[in-house]
Amino acid sequence: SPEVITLGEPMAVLIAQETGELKNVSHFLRGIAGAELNVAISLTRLGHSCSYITRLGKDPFGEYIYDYIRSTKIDHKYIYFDKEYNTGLYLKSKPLNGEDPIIYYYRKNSAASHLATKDIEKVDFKGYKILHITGITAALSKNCKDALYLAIEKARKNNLLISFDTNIRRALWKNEKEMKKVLNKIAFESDIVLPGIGEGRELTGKNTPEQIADYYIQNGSKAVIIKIGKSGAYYKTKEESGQVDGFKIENIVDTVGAGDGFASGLLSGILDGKSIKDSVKTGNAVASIIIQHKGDNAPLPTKEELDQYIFENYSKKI
Ligand code: KDG
Repeated sequence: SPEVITLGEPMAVLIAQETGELKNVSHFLRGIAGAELNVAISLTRLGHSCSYITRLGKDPFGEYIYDYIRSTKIDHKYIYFDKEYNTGLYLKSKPLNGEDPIIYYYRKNSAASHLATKDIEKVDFKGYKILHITGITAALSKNCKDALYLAIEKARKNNLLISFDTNIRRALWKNEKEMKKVLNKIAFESDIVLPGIGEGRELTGKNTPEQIADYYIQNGSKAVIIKIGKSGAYYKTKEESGQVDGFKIENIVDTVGAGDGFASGLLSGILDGKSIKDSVKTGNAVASIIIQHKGDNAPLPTKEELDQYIFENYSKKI
């Protein structure tokens, strides 16, 4: 088996080439998106093996994503075409200097939102080391949420490490209470929980990274890693805790995808047997590369490029 398995919704993204309101933009660049797919792309680029479970529409965007995945080393045997529905799409604005872009989704009732437990039943989890999941999948539909729960259950039975990026996407949740309940339940069952500091505060009602981490650890999570933007990330397990500085960046172009870059770097470090601290540093490095470019997942480094980048840039602390 490959080392990592992940599931979620892939989308095509149309990235505005002009600033201003999306309704006024006439030029877009097409790209590939989807949090878990971004992680899979990055991990394979870093030399790891990864399977991706999803459903795609049999439409031009679905075929585009499928062809792209087949051009990578991602294992695609669990990608199913669903002829009844379209592939998700979203529009992303071109922000002015380092602001977050505006995002507009066309994904309701997408093929991936019809992913179901029967798709997960077909998957043999034996031999994988890590299941990586995000809170986006839990928000897509009832059947996606059930598929996610089944993946967690099968991962547990097969002794996989479960890595969970909370990834709050407010536009996808009907209400705040349900969102908190579901995301925290998944977090408690996960070995590694990866919230951003704002997400951690919102989900736990606590304030500092340490308080947020303690909340999850007391409820069953093994390790909590909290992303704190420019300041890097804070990590805590039962045994140790600390903060790892972020990389200095001259020009932030697009922050979307930073969390996925972080997760892939972190998991790569763990798979390579690095300490948690060094794995967090590797996560920070990939995130810092992603935000200097406009795609959600480009240009991703190979392991050699990443090692070189860390070597050259880590001394330039903020
Ligand atoms: O993390 C990046 C993702 O947000 C982006 O690729 C799109 O999956 C996506 C989503 O649901 O927002």
